[in-house]
Amino acid sequence: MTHCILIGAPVDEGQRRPGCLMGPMAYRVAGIAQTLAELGHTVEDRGDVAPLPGRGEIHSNPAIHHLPETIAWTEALAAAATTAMADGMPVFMGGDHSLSLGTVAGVAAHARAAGRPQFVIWLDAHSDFHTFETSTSGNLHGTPMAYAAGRPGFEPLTPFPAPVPEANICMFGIRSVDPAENAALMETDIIVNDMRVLDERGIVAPLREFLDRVHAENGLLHVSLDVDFLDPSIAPAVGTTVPGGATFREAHLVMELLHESGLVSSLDLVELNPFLDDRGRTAKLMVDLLGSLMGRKVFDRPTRSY
Ligand code: HAR
Ligand code: MN
Ligand code: MN
Ligand code: MN
Repeated sequence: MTHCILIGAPVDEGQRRPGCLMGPMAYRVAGIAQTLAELGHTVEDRGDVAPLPGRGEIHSNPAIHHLPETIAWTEALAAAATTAMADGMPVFMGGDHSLSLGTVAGVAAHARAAGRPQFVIWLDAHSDFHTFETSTSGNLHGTPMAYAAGRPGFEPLTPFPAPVPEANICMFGIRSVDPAENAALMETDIIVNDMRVLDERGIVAPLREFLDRVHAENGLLHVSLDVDFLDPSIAPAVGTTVPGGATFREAHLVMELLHESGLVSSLDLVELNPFLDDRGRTAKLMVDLLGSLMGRKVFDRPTRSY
C-alpha cells in the first residue's frame, strides 16, 4: 500500500498549443483517485500548485518564451515535490513537460537529503536535452532532462540542486532528437534506449538492466511519462505526436515491470492536452497505465522478486 499524493501542475507555458493546463482536471475526471483507491492505496489530492508571479527574467536566446512563468513554476513545483516526498509518493498531473524542471529538482533534493542516489526513467519520444542556450523552438518543455543532468546553460534559473548522475538516467521510446541534443547526449553516459534499441532488444531487457542497478544501489526512482511516448494511434491528445511510439501492450508491460520492481518513488504524467483528445481516451489510457504501475494485474501470477 502506498500513500499517493496527487499534485496538479497545470503548466501550459513550455510549448505553444494551449490545452495542457486542462490536464490535471482531465485526470481527475478520468478517475485517477478512484483507480488508485481501488488498488488499495491511500490517496490525497493536494489540488493544483499555484506559482508566484514571474519576476520578468530575460534570456539572450530570443526564441525563449515564457521564461518568467517557467521559473516561477519550477520554484513552486520543486518545493511541492520535496515536501511531498517526505509524505508519500507524489504523482504530478501535468501540464507540459517543462514542469519536470521543478519536479525532478524537488525529488533530487529530497534524495540528497535522504542520502540515497536519484535515478530517472524518461519515457518520451523526445530527449528533452536542450538548454536555454541551444533551444531553437524556445519551447522549454524540451529542456528538463538537461537541467536534471546538471548541464550548464540554464541561467537565470537557479542551478539544479543535486544533479542526477548521467549513468542514473535512462530514456525509453526516443525517436525525435534535435542535432544539438544529439551532440550533447553523445558526450554523456545517459542511457538512450531509442526506438531502434527497443526494436532490436525489446523493452524488457533494457528496463530490467536499469532497474537492477536502481535496486543494487538502493536508489530512489523518478518516472517521467510523456504522452508522446505512446503511439499517436492510441494517444492522440498531445501537441507533439511522433509516429512509431510504444504500443498499448509495451506501455502496460513497462508499467507492470516498474510495479514489480517496487522502486518507483515519484511520477510525472505530462503533455496531456485534453483539448486534442478523442472522447477522453488518452486521459483514460494514462490513468489505466498508472493503474498498471500501481499494481493492477490481468492475472495474479507469482512475480519476479527483487
Ligand atoms: N526538441 C524539440 C524542441 O525543443 C521538441 C521538444 C518536444 N518536447 C516535448 N516533450 N514534446 O518531450 O522544440
Ligand atoms: Mn502563452
Ligand atoms: Mn517530453
Ligand atoms: Mn515528448
